Amino acid sequence: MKISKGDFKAAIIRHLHSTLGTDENKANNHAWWKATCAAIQENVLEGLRRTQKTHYMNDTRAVHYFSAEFLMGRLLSNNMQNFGLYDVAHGALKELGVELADVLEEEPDMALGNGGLGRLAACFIDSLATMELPAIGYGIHYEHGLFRQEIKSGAQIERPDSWRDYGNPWEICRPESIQEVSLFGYVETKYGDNGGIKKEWHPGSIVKGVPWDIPVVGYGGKTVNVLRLWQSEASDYFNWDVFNAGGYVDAQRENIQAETISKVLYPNDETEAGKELRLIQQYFFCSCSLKDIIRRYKRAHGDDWSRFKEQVVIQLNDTHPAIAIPELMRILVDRAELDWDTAWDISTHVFAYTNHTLLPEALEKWPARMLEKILPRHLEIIYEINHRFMNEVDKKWPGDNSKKAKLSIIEEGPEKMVRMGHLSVIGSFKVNGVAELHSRLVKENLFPDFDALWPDKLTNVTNGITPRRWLKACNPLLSELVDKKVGEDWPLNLKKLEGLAKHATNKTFQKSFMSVKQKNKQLLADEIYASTGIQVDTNAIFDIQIKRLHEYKRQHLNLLHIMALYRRILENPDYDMHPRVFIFGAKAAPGYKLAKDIIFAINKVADKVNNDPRVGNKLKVVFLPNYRVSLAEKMIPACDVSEQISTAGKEASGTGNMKLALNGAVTIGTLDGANVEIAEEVGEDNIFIFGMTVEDVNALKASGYNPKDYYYKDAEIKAILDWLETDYFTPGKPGALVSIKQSLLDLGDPFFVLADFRAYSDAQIEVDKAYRDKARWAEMVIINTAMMGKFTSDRSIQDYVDRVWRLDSCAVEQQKIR
Ligand code: 8GP
Repeated sequence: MKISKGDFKAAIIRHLHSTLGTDENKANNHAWWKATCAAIQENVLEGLRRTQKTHYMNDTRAVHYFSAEFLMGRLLSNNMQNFGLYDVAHGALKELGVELADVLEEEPDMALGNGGLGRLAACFIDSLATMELPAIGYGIHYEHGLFRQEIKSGAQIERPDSWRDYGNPWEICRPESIQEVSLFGYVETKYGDNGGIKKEWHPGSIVKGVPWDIPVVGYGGKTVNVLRLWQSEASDYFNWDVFNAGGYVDAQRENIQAETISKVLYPNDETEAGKELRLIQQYFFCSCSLKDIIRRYKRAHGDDWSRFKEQVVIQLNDTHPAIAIPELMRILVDRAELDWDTAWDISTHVFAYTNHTLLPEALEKWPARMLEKILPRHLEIIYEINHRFMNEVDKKWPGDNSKKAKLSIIEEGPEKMVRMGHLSVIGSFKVNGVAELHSRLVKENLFPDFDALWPDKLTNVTNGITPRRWLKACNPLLSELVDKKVGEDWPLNLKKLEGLAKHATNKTFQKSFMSVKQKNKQLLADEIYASTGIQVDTNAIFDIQIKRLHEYKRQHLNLLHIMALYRRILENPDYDMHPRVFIFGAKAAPGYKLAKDIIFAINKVADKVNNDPRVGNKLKVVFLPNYRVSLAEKMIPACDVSEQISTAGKEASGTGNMKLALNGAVTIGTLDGANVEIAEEVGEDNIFIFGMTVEDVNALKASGYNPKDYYYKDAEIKAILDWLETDYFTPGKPGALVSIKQSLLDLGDPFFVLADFRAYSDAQIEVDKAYRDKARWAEMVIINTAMMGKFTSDRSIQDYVDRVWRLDSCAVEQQKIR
């Protein structure tokens, strides 16, 4: 069924010649990469064609995953794996004198997302295709994805990301499916002869949405779904008059404004931007996507709306696409002329909403004035939704005005605000959190009254990760070992990994497992040397914290502990510890001052520690610049200790925690997010849990937390914080690191770093002890890999199918792989 190495070689050369217009003698790695992509793309497009035809013929119900972010990373290696062509391509290129590894490095990451939320969307569409579920991802075709991070003298510098500068071999432009989107303007009320009123929105501006399709290949290569990303362009129609009137320059200005919409991804993770352009981005992609869905529905069902809610389910990835709710209502009421109740019944059976964070600064609210200016008709619709909802609240809690104020979509105050979270809950049939603990807190703290009103609406779907990318593709050595022990079908059935557990104490297996880890550590050590010039010892513990930089994730807790170790070594040259390399990867939002200060501090401490002869090899600190999906793929297989140390109650789930444990790392973590469920799976002996629980945090808060108590009581804490104030780490610049001390002492330590410090340090001592017992450590590591079955994104998707989407899979006939 599969293409031979020779034929694949011929396909690559054919594309080198006839797609790229070059030849074997001239081609550089970039050309080889493009030619290889083109050879794979032949299969991708055939799979896409078959899938779309099959879905159309079967008139399938489909899920539409609306997300402002899709953090896809690179696609070549994944697409090859999914078609089973990795080895064929490797061999074919080898015969052409080209290293596949070098070719893969040519691919820019598709970084159209910030962090967890965007990467989750990417894992989910991988699982949807793999499980042969009819699904479309909808998002924005950002010209510039998340910024590229450079480190200059220790500080983060942001540079633009240009992922499609030299063309992207995967995407297909679909001009035949362009949509138009209206903005601004005013609403006219028209009175009909029969006394009815009709609203007509006269937009002030119209932009075009051009769809780009990225095929999403399922494992096995049968179903190929699509991720449809919208690019904004000026509408020809709108500019024509200006242009004819001799306004060439004005027409160009309109162009630029329209194109700005999809220009750049907002680089904020877990903070709401509150900017006009952001709201326009959200509306732009939701409106395009809804119209696209409706066009497809009408092709099969004409103007009969009665089956719409049976055919269509839309998952809102956080509140970013919440404006889709009033947009669908507008289309149904104003355009299709359905009555309100019918439209609302359809709408509230179509949308479901996922909450990804409890952080107050991330909960989106838009000034009513801004909505009125940009989307005047939508604001009216939101008021109408709210009015009817308030009546419902009154029925449940008669006369309780404070309840109404609490539940209202509109927050009254000096500036009237529209709460997008409330709109999402009211307009959806299901709402889910992303881990057991998080979903409980959503019910108890964020939306308790909504839960009382609609007891079945709030539910949980614990996050997951795709094992195809996060083990099979990124860790070929471990995958091969696992294949031999449990068979080759674990990427489709991750519970199979449990078969490793019975070998966890087997000396030979431990040796093989740890030798894979050692090799992966060597590969990362090479990468570290290449990108930072720092030499690290692969016999040291590789301790890794990779995630966005945020106070709640507490990279500064990790840093304070590193400083404590450094200080202990200086005070006692014989301080007994196994050598350790602390490795960080993190981007800070460009406007998040303290986060950038923490990156700077990590780099300054690293400079000092790494160059202090008194430390020797005991301690190294590495900050790898430009953390991204493709770098994660290199770091994760090499990790011994996974840092998951957020303040309890703050990390909704985490997914890096799952990726690291799957690849044989032992977690040191708090009882937060999915750590709780990871601990349940691996057992308390195979994870280092420390620190305050959610209840402890609440109790401490209630009793009045004073970080200074810890500062004065714990001499080590005091010494470290005082150290930050000196110029020890920033020679000639005392006070350069003082903002961290200030946030912990003067600004009240909002994330309880000092309160958890001692417990963390003690847990690290336990980690150190455990690592020194080679057999014990190997056993822990194997159990971690073995027990991660629950965290495949296939299980998450199955949960969504069962609890939310009610979706059937649809088999697509296997193609001959060429
Ligand atoms: C993240 C959560 O912080 C993380 O715990 C979770 O694993 C991930 O979502 C996927 O569910 N949240 C976000 O990334 C987030 O809220 N970002 C939005 C502001 C962009």
